Amino acid sequence: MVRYLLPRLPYDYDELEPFIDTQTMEIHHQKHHQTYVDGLNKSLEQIGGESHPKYISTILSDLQSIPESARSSINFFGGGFENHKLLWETMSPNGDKNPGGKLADAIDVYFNSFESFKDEFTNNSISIQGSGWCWLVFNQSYNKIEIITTSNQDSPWTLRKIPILGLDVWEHAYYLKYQNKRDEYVKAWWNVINWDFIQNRFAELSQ
Ligand code: MN3
Repeated sequence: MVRYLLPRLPYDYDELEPFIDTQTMEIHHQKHHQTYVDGLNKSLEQIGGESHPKYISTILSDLQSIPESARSSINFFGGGFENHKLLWETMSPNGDKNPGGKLADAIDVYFNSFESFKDEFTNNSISIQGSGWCWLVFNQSYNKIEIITTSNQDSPWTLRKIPILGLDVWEHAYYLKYQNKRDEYVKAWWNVINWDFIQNRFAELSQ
C-alpha cells in the first residue's frame, strides 16, 4: 500500500530568516508535518488502504467515498499533509515580490490590483477565529480565482477548489517568533512567497 512520506523542504530551515525563524521551521516541518504524515498513513491502514493508489488530493475531493469511520481523520491528517506540502513549496528565500504572467492578470481582474489582493488576503488571514488557513484557490467550475478560509486542516480540495497559495495561521506557525501578533507574521510572510512556483501552478491549472 502507498505510504506517504514527509516531503523534503526545497530550502534549509534557516533560509527564510528573518521572516520565518529557524526553530519554527524545524518544529513545524519535523514535528507537526510529520504528525500529519503518520496520522494519514495510520488512518489509511485502518481502512485497509482502499482508495489507493490515489493522490491525496483525489481522496480529499471525494471524502464521501471513504468509509465513515475514517472520514474525519483522513480529512484532518490528509488535509494537514497536503496543506503543509503546498505551504513549503510556495515559500522561497529569494522569491519575487509579486506575481507575473496569467496569475498577475487574473489578480487584476478579480481583485483590481495586487495591492488590494494582498489587503484582502491579509484581512481574511487575521480574521480567522482559532486555527485555520487562508487560501487563494482556483475555482474550476467558474474558471476564476477566489480567496477563501478554512478551519483546522480542512483542505480546499474538500470543497472541490484547487489551492494555489495557502497561509497557515495555526499558532504553531508563528508563536515562537511573533507570539500573539498574527498580523506581524502575515505581513512578514509576504516576503518569502515563491511567486514563480505559484504562477506556474496557476498557468497549468487554468489552461
Ligand atoms: Mn502548520
